[in-house]
Amino acid sequence: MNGYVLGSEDDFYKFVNSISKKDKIGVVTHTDVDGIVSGIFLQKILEFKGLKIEFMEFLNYGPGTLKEVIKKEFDVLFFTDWNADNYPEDLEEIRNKSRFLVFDHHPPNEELKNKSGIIKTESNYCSSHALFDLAFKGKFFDTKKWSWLASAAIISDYTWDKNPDNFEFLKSVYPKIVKDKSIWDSEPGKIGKKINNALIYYSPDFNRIYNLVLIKDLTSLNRADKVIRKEIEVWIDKFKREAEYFSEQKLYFAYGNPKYNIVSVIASKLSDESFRENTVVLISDMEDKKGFVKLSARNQTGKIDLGKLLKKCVKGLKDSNAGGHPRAASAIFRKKDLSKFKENLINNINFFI
Ligand SMILES: [Mn+2]
Repeated sequence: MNGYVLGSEDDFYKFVNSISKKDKIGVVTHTDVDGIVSGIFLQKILEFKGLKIEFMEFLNYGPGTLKEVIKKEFDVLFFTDWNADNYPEDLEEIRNKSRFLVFDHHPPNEELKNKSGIIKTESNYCSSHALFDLAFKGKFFDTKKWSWLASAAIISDYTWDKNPDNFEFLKSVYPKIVKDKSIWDSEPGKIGKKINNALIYYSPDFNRIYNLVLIKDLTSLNRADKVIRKEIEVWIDKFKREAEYFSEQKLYFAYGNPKYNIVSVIASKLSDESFRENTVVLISDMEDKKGFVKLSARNQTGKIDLGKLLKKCVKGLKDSNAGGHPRAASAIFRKKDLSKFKENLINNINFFI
């Protein structure tokens, strides 16, 4: 059964019930499908309670990324699909300033001392799905009308094959759905890809996609979807040809700079379709942070904990940041530390198997 690893459903209901109409509410959510969808479900829950969201921020991970949010005015801050516990100092600052609730499914930061205000579901129970279930149980909105969107998030976040509950849910909405690669071409699979591609195309205007999905206008995303799909195909071929292979580590390692922010999608696709028994690590320059690179790591075998591995590999690198799930994780660090990082990765990866 899908469950909670920190806090509970009750903690969520209690927190929401404790908010007054005078409170200024801010929401921080992630820039992927689960981020958009969990933001929408949270908004609908709050609206049912007569509460209005003052601002919603769509944030990528990275050092210093919370600083701008902290400067804003708010009484209550929500995080959905966003592991703020990975930023202990910023979180303490927020704690001193306002009330907050982290509602997330990324593995909790073990080093965080004060865990109040943090609700964590299991890694395989994505935030959209968990909020959807909370909304269903609390009768906050007509969840039946939104099950297509919850399904799209479940497929996009790769939780459908990890826990039988999740596939059961998909099957209850789409009886003909099949538990294999064809799921990406199912109706909710396509919706998930379309939203994700549009997020990439219009980045950093994530608000635009959020508002379109909120009114169920997916047609307006068609053109962006098409452009990004083409670009992904081109770069999959390129990375396949150019990746370095380390046989002892069963590791594919590549660096490249596509025009759009498609590296994490490509890492997922390569690891899913071509290199299922390997670790795939792709690195590219950060557009919005000069002198920094970002990295996407994938390994579908379940034999390795990539979140922990990356944390170990960036240890000691200045202004670095790493985290994520066992099968999908990411990191950010200075470009000049690239060779040091690579050395750490090659030396450490086999200890994490
Ligand atoms: Mn997620």
